Amino acid sequence: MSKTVHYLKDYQAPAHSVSRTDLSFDIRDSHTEVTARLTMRCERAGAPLVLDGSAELVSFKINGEAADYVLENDKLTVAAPPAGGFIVDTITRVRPSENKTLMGLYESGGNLYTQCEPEGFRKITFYPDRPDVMAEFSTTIIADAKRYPVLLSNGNQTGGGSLPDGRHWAKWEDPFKKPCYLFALVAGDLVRTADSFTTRSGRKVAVEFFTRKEDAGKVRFGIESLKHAMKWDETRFGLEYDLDIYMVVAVGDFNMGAMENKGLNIFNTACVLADSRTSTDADFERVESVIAHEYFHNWTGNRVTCRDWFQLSLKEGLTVFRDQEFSADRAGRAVRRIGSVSRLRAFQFPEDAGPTAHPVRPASYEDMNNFYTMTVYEKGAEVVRMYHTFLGEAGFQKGMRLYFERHDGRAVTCDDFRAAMADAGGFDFGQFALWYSQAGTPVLDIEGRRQDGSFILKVRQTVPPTPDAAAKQPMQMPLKTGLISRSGDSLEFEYGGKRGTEAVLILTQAEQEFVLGGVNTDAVPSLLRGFSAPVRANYPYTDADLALLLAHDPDPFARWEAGQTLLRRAVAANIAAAAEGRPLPAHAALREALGHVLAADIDPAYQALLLSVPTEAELWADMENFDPLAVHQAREALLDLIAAAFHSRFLALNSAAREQEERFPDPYGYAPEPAALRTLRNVCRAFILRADPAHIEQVSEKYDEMAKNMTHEWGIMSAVNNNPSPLRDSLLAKFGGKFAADALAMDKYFALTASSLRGDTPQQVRAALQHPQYNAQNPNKVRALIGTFTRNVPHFHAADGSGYRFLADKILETDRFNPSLASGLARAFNICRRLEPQRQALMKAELERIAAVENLSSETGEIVGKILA
Ligand code: B3K
Ligand code: ZN
Repeated sequence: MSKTVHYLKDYQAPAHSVSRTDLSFDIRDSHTEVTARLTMRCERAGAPLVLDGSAELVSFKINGEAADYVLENDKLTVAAPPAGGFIVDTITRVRPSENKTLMGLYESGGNLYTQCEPEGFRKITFYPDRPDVMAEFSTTIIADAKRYPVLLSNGNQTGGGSLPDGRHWAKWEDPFKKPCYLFALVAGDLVRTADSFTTRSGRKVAVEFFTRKEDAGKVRFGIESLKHAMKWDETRFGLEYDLDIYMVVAVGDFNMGAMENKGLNIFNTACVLADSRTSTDADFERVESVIAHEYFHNWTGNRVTCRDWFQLSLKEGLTVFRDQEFSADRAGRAVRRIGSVSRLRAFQFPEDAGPTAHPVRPASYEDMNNFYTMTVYEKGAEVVRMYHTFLGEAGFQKGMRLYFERHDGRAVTCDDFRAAMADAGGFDFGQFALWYSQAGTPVLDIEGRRQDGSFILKVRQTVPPTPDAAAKQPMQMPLKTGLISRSGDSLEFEYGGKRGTEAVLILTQAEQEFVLGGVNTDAVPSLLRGFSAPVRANYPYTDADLALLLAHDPDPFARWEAGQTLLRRAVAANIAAAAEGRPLPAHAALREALGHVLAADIDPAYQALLLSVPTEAELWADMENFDPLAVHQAREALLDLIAAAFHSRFLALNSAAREQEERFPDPYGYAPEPAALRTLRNVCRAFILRADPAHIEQVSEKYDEMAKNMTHEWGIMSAVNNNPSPLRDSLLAKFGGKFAADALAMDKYFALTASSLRGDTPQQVRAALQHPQYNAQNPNKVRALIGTFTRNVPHFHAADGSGYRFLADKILETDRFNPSLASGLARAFNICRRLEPQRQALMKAELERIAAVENLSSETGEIVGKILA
């Protein structure tokens, strides 16, 4: 396939607009016939009419007459369309049951669903498939009443009834203009669970969730989450829902988490269904945040949408920021913040330092599906958070109001958002534009010294080169800073004419000095508080400085980060000792610091974070030319040391937390407080089983008694998952038997199988491919088994290359029917260039084998090509 690259700089406003789109879907057993009437207008005289489409075209008319057109490379071109307004009528035929891409109209479990973002609508009909073409839609659906009793589309239902031959119909009309990527249709045999929400202006909105019959018992939490989100958006952002009905449909075969189609969200079952027997507390929290995320898109994404796909972060970065704030306001702000930062560092930083690095607003793409990335979403959210840090809550909200005032009902750019923030806040965000155009994680090298009653911070800023650009300019960013005295007190200081214990320093230059005045005692700086900018910050702290911050920093992020730095240093010391054949260090200072953490009276979920050793993916961030196994072993050795040093403390902490958990009225249901206790318990369990592998015998005997809900089961199974005993296999088999009928719980079974460090894991993974509950066409299953395996460091990075070969085989198999899923798997090879030469060569050979395949999809081809380039 020849590759086409799309460039931001080539943007041109559409030559033809669509004011109305009237669709009709006639659903038959073998195919669906789609009739589309587009009310169009010429916006640029003399321009040809170009429609995107890859469906089978049955008929095409302009103003009622057969029109001349050329159909080539999924584009239909009419050289001389009428000037002014005209009507386009097309009929297409699509085959949902043969569509395994899960884009466009597809079948899952006998029902029909759509996924259009970013360019799936063109698989349904011929259309200007770009987000800046916004129209009012109506959708008529006709289908067999028994097989498809439920017929849904966007907006409000305005008609429906029975037809001869056991068929029926429904008509939906969406009064809000929208781009076609927000179109949705669902037809099938689904159960409806209904509720309602009354908006602050007193309008009653119907809330309806649709699932398969067997899942109907798992929607309550999702419904409550939606109502919380609707209320929160009114109170915190002043935003109210605009239609009379809000529908959510759950589907088991889905490429990503969920989709914000106007009034008709479609969700991966994993992101909407939850009950405590089959879902962990983390699953509940994910459901709550994804439900909120899709709801928040109604304003940030749907009412105001993107001019073009380069602007994706306009809606995604902003909406992630909003869902993060929602979750933080619901419960556990500090723990949530650290969770987001960990994710960013484990997954976005490597992306930003690798072959697929791109700015928050990419300058080019081959396949847009590849740009739903950690950078666009998570770094994009950090960029929005920086506006918030500069302007404060009131200033930021003023900016949001101005943004909606200016742009409601339109398709706009990241610059429009930046201008609204600047104009409302009276703040110069000129230089801030670089966050949208420069890729790479900035590095801050900071030094501090005391001089004449001041504490002086010298900050050097560098943005590393990325494949798209070598030379970078310094960026504007907030550096939230405090000072801690040697006795652990927060010191007051003067900065910018104000006196206080914290200041936001504004970085703009490659090198800058900041004078914090009125400091007459020795101090340790507390830097990048709250992770105020998505950067890597270095400061020459001594281990004693870090221990001080870990004990006393009032900022929960900075406090945690001090501990993480100590842990990173300990792993690095283990790596160095192993490389030189020395005995591993005893880490006395670290052990002392962790002893204080274990004794501290703090939120158990926060305590659990303080006890977590950075993952391999985070540790690799500092490394080049590295052996992943050496890092893995050094990390494991540190975990062994901590487990042995505090064995009795972990036992005591676990039983104290159990007692507290059991005091809750509904001890094993999801609620933030018992969930925090369970998080800590599961950290303890992992250390306990590590220190005492024979403990698996007791675990196995008492499993049923201990496994009170899925969080417990998951924690126990994870803790025994590396155990060499056959008891681990019987526990896993028991788990698999118990949940055989529950698709989502079985994803956990496959993830456990693929994440075990035991030597027989590769064989167990191969055997799992034949498991009756495994399905190579279901993205959740593929990600649970294959995706998890790519994060299993010793097995994926096996020195003989077998892990790389296995993944390459699976990518090639998957690419034949679902390119999005395949290209997602291929990202595990992103790390290639940073590995030691032998593994690099093995990985490269597999990448070349993939690249050489004829008919490779453009999605997988783009990722593999960039890694090899
Ligand atoms: N907007 C969708 C993502 C679509 C991904 C298409 N490959 C979900 C979300 O971000 O809310
Ligand atoms: Zn989103």
